[in-house]
Amino acid sequence: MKPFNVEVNFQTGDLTPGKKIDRYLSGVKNMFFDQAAADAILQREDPLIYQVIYADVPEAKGHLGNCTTIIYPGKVGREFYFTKGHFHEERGTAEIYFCLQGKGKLLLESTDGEWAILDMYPGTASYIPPYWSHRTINVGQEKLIFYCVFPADAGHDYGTIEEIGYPKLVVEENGQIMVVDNPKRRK
Ligand code: PAN
Ligand code: ZN
Repeated sequence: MKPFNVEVNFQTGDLTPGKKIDRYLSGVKNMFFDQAAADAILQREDPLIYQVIYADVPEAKGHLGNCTTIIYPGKVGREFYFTKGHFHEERGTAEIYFCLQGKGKLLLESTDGEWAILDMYPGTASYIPPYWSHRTINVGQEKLIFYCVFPADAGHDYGTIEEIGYPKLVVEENGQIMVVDNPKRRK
């Protein structure tokens, strides 16, 4: 394999050349707390919640997967748009998120059940240690754009988060960004 560049556009989040995945509400609906609010939106439209654009790297040991993520601004009920969130299949692998644009929160939970939340704004490089699941939330009015680097063979386990959820929700209350308990948390 030969060295190569990709070009990252800090304003749009485009990564070229890259492979784009679109996540629409219909595909991530079950992750949101307020299912009635999600259904009401889906009656009218199926909004794009986020996109991931991957550099073409083999999913093999020794390589570094990298991509941009663009989360659109918006809410389902009181809950801000977010990424599905996952553990790495290979639990002992870390990741770095470098924020390029917008205002976000990074919600994490470890396999020990400890949780944490970090602010994301242009210039933050968030370190996600091994054994911590991670979800990103756009709490701003603009797109939230960040660049991710991870061991290319880490893998994604979405099922655990789909099943138990996160202990916290990030919602808007009286115009304020609030981190509140998730009443639907299962564990
Ligand atoms: C990121 C995420 C990306 C989208 O590249 O995959 O932000 O989030 P979900 O994968 O939870 O939909 C990453 O953490 N890779 O490991
Ligand atoms: Zn990850």
